[in-house]
Amino acid sequence: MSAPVIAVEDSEEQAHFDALIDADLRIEPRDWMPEAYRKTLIRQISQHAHSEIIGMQPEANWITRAPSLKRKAILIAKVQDEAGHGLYLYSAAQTLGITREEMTDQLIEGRARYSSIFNYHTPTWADMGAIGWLVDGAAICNQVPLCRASYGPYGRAMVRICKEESFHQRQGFEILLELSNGTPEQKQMAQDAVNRWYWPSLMMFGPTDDASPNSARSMAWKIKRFSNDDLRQRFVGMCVPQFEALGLECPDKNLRFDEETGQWLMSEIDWSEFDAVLDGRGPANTERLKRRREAHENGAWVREAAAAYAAKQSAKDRIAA
Ligand code: FAQ
Repeated sequence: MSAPVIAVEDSEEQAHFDALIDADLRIEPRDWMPEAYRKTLIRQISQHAHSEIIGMQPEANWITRAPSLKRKAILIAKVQDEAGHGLYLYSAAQTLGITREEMTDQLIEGRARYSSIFNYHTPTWADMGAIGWLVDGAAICNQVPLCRASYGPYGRAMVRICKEESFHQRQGFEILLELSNGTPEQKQMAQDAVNRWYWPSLMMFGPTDDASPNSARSMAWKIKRFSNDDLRQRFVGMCVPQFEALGLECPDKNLRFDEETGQWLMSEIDWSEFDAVLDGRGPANTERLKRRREAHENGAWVREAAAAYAAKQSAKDRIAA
């Protein structure tokens, strides 16, 4: 006889949850939420956190080789920011009932996704410019709407992250601008890096809307506010005048604005490349995970020391109490 009572409670809880979403109010950790909503958030937020952490690697590769002290200091600050973003996001995910250890295990055991974009190499200094301009630019386009995500801790983490991403994007733009106004070789290096990163940055927005299984539900729950294709369109529109300001060419020679539909018409994205990267067969997938595993193993003593210190402190507190 108890089943119908639970069902009534659940439906009341569901109605309350739906009302909060309809009114554009926030869901907080203490609130009841449908299990599927919780799981979707854990999936997206943990993938996002992993992306920030793995995303430190392509740029960290250039810290020791930055062309000046100023550039080195900026790059160190940026890579540290990405670590901070990962930590805010892991903390937001933890409010949903998953532990940091579980998420870390999922990543280092290869069971979790992280953004496709971080599986590409950074062979020249200009790649630092292209990552800042295009990758952080795409991240901002995707993440500004996430500041209004219906789940409170995620939306609030995104506000701070977006502020930092905009500094990242500007420093990337400025690296490219300097190279583009430099020697012909420097300008070519900038163009080559942009050619390498342009298409992968468009893939960051995820599959096309008709191939995106999660979008409809995430949008109904107001986690995502815009579809993958809409955000990709917005990003391309942002890049066009910036290509001009940089004096660089867009690698998509077919790109044009269609006045009738108000859409950017672009060449077909090579989705087989995206699928391969998601399947672990991108240029740098293996080394990214290997490096992450090594870092985790090398950090074991820090975690052990922190746990021992915490145990000592709580023993002291117990004695004092
Ligand atoms: N890479 O149904 P959808 C950054 C997966 S942070 C890998 O459309 P959804 C800062 C997707 O997970 C960059 N996997 O999925 C930085 C799903 O798989 P699943 C990270 C991808 O969630 C800069 C499947 O495909 N940003 O750049 C990708 O509705 C510089 C079907 O896709 C975020 O995570 C991809 N590109 O939409 C750091 C933002 N795209 O889980 C360092 C938050 C899709 O069903 C240096 N996340 N997949 O097995 C989001 O906005 C969304 O999760 C999307 C995907 C838009 C990424």
